[in-house]
Amino acid sequence: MIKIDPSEITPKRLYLSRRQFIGSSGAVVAAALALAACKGNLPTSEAALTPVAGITPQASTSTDELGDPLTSFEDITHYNNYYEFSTNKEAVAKLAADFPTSPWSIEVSGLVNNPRTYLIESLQKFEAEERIYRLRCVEGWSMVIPWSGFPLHKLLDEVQPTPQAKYVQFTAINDPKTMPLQGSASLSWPYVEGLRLDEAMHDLTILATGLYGQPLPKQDGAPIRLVVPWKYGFKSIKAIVKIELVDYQPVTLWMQAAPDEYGFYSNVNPNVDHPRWSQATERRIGEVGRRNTLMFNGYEKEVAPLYAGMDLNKDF
Ligand SMILES: Nc1nc2c(c(=O)[nH]1)N[C@H]1C(S)=C(S)[C@@H](COP(=O)(O)O)O[C@H]1N2
Ligand SMILES: [Mo]
Repeated sequence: MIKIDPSEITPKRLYLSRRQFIGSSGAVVAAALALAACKGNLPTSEAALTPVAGITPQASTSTDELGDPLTSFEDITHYNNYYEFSTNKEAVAKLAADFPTSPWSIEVSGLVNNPRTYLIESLQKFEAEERIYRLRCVEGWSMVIPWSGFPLHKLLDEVQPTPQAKYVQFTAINDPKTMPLQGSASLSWPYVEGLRLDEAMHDLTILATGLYGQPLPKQDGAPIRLVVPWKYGFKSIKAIVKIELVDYQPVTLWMQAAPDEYGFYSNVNPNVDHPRWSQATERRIGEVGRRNTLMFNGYEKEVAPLYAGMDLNKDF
């Protein structure tokens, strides 16, 4: 496993437990903001932190490590890809509002010494960390999101993959009664994703349970989703119910739907175009114009060693 110095990724990190997040009373929030103001730490753009319906978004910093501003809480929670609910990004928040996320458990099984089923509450023992990551959708737009969560390797260390385990397969919930588009025949539900074991063990790979200091909104994948910041957004599967260690390369929902367009690896790569559009540039939500897409979404230093010797044009 490659160990990353956290300061390389997130300029200033806060280690907040879920209890601290949930326990934040208005007074504490106000005090924290006042403190931030004293330090000249308030977000540069007011719009970046507009409260939504009584929710006060909180993050330890207003930019990512490259100096680019966080995407607003409003945009992160109202411009979503979540095909179980809708293909209309602006419609997802409302359609997901009544999606039941409790009780929830995750089965971790397959080629492991200690298979376990975790109640979502029991994952609080893996202390939540803030991770500010760029999210680059394969469609050519991007955001900067302050997640909270924990590295997947902590969970995998607990279940202990056997030497035969080579890949990790993730399965999202199958709930056609509350997820309107799961009834449609065009995609093979449930949503399935996969990583090679070393990618899954990389310290940048997290299971997210919150964003902007709030429990994860339903439209963003509550109660728990994967975040793999150097890969196109579709790899970051939402609403996970099963994590299996396997000895084969998983067949993902998007590989089944369009194998020529969505490869297993799907690392962000400005030099490998999608068959139907260029991947050289992207639209950062909240900005005018386009910016250049970065190799591995700007995480090249951290993750390039995972792909040494691979032909990234072929093994996309
Ligand atoms: N279960 C599930 N997970 C999913 C998706 C989905 O449709 N269903 N869409 C993916 C895509 S294409 C992207 S870009 C990101 C979007 O995450 P966000 O809406 O929180 O920004 O979620 C990914 N995870
Ligand atoms: Mo996406």
